[in-house]
Amino acid sequence: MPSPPSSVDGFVREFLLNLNFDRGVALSASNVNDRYFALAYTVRDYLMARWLEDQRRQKATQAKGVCYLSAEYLLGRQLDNNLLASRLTDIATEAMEACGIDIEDLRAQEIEPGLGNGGLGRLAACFIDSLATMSVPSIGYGIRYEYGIFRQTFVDGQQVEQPDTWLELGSPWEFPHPESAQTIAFGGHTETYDDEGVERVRWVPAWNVKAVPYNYMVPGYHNGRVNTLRLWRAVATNAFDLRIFNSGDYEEAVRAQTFAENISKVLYPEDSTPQGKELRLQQQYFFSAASIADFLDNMLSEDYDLHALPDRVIFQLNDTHPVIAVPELMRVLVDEKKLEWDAAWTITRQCFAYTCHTLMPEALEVWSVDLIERLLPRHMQIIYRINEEFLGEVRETFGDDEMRIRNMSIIGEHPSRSVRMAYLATVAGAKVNGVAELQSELLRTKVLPDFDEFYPGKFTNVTNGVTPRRFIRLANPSLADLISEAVGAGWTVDLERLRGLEPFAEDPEFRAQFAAVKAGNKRALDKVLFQRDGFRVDDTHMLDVMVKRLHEYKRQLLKVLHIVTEYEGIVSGRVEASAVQPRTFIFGAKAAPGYAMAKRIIHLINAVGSVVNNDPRVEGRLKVLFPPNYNVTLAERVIPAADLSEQISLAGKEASGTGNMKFALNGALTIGTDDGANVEIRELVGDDNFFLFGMSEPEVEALWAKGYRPADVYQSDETLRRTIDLIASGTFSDGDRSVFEPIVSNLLYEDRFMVLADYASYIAEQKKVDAAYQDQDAWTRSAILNVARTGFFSSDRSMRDYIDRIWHTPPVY
Ligand code: 26W
Repeated sequence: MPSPPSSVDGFVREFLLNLNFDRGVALSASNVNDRYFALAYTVRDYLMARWLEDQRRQKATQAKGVCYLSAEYLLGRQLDNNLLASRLTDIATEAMEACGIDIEDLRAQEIEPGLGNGGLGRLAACFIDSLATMSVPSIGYGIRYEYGIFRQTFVDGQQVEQPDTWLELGSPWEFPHPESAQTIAFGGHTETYDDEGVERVRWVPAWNVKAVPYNYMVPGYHNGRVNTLRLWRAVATNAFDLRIFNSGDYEEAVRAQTFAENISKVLYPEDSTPQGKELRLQQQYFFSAASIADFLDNMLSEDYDLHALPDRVIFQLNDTHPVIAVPELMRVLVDEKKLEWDAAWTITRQCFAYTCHTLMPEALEVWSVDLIERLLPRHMQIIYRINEEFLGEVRETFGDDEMRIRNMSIIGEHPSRSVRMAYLATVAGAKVNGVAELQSELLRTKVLPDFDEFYPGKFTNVTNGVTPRRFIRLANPSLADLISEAVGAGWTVDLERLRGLEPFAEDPEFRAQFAAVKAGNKRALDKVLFQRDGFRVDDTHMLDVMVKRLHEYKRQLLKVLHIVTEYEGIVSGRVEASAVQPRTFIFGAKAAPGYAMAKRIIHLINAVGSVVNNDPRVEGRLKVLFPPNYNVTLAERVIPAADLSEQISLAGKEASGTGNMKFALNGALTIGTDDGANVEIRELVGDDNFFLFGMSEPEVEALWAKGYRPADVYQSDETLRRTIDLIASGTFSDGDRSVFEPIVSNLLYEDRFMVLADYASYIAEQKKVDAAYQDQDAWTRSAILNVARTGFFSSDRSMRDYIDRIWHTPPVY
């Protein structure tokens, strides 16, 4: 392992050089942004030699590597991470001190690249961190959105979106390479031609854009490895000939340019509900095609035999967003490289694997045949042929079972002809995986059972994970130090070593230290939230946290019902305020801008907060805090301070969850349903250290089958009735009953996610939580056991699973 630069003086010198020669300012005249940039450049400089060497080696060794194709990377801030990876944290801190600079101010200057919506994007970021740390040959490909996930603000308690201008002041972490741009074509038509007696197809596109790569360093932790994340930016081609605009005048030409550059302008903020927008398909093809071309052009040696491509690369499809890469690789192999169709298909089927991140039918992407035909006419032909041959094979196996053929067809007919991207990915993928045991099982048996029967062994599970570097070492330094004192420092790259903490759970001294860490984290959170939002966090309160995208299936509403139930108990006089366990409820959640119900729920949370927080009868024992704009940076502050982690989705809906893992690893206890990775968390930590409630997935199914009538639940449960009536009465909306009426009537007459069905069980379990919290020492013991037993959820382990079972890409040291 390389050693870190040893001298603070040397670091100061480089910092000042960067400040002078790259920023063009003297220290005395520099502002915080100059200083942040100069520090970032200095860190970069230390990583540069390794990065160049690793790029050279990836090509020279021709070892098999992973191309991770993902439309989203929710990276979080880079400065701290890169300092940590390169062991420069202490030296940089001292060097800044020597210059009279508080490094904290520079950290705060960085705007995180929010190039993702939530779990899927953050998972991609954890994975590339692990791949670098494990020295696996790999590259992440994605899109350099000019605007990432919107900045959330609240106006009168309601969400208002602001553009995320993360590039406003530039980014010191990116390296644009316009000289390595790829040209990406769209539209037009296809024609056949005679190529020395062989009939071939030629695509004659109507317009094209340049894809300019922006490289980012992905440093491994303490191993001197630096991998690459390559994000594509759309730029108009010089000869931007857009026939659809078909005009010579200047204004039109500029408009055409804007049209091209729109492709990488903004991240779609829809999470789980694809809108089927043309621009989105353009984004998907844009980055998929650029990535494949980049790999084939730059990573293969001149004389490479494409038949051996599967020995060289696996393209991992992060959900269906990059699935258009499948027909693209076929097009390149058949039309451009002039391989036989069958040979190309054999290669392609070994070069892709597909991860499915959902169980929600509406989240499975489909694209209308008309749209694909218009935008990518050659790809549509290729998809037809893939489907034709696939259905031929299905017929051979299953006979002319037309029902089954229709069900399995890559092209669906209803309500209109469209391409089912998950099916295409399943047919093309060497493996298909879900992201937690339960979801993988449901994917195989309920969502794609015909495919499982047709392709035995293709379906597998790889349970998600999170990087312990960012989510323990950086986010929770005092816990990290405590762990290292107890079990040594090796846990950061071998998280199963946390097991060594188990005996410490029985040590009163250690428990006291652990509790002190938690209390310290609450005080640190108090400081952050006060500065950020004017909120106060009382460290004598239990901190009850629900942070994740706002979605009905995740059931933030159930959490609200619990809070209102507690509040109603106090204000109705049935419960003494002094008898209530003091709790602070923290929410963090963005709603997709077009998701009306989700936005209404945000409004309700804020409304309940402002009533509960200001009612003297509550005596300050219940507090609801909803800091706006939950992001990776805030997650790093909130999660280490939490006592209770809310993972309360309807069973069978949350594919995995990854926040659940971060909380457990930071010593929060979980209240959760038997859903996603909660199941595995509970198995590992044990029933005594997990608050389980609610129906299981089969029970959910059974209740639907029997007929679910939420209004009946309401009628038969007095506590629930009082709770809902209080919301319906206008108490949280200045007496205006209409504001939250849609929420109430939806709960009473539809309740797709069975909030009411699980309410009683949730409330009962929350009582157990309150009781358990009374015994602080026992609670801390459980919290320690949560940390000790969840080392499984390192993204290093996820990577090992992918490598062993799907990719077959061993580390190259
Ligand atoms: C707009 C189309 C669309 C469709 C699906 C956008 C985004 C999605 C994603 C699949 C949503 C997502 O982030 N899924 C989450 O993936 C995480 C990582 O595997 C899981 O932990 C979450 O349970 C899952 O909801």
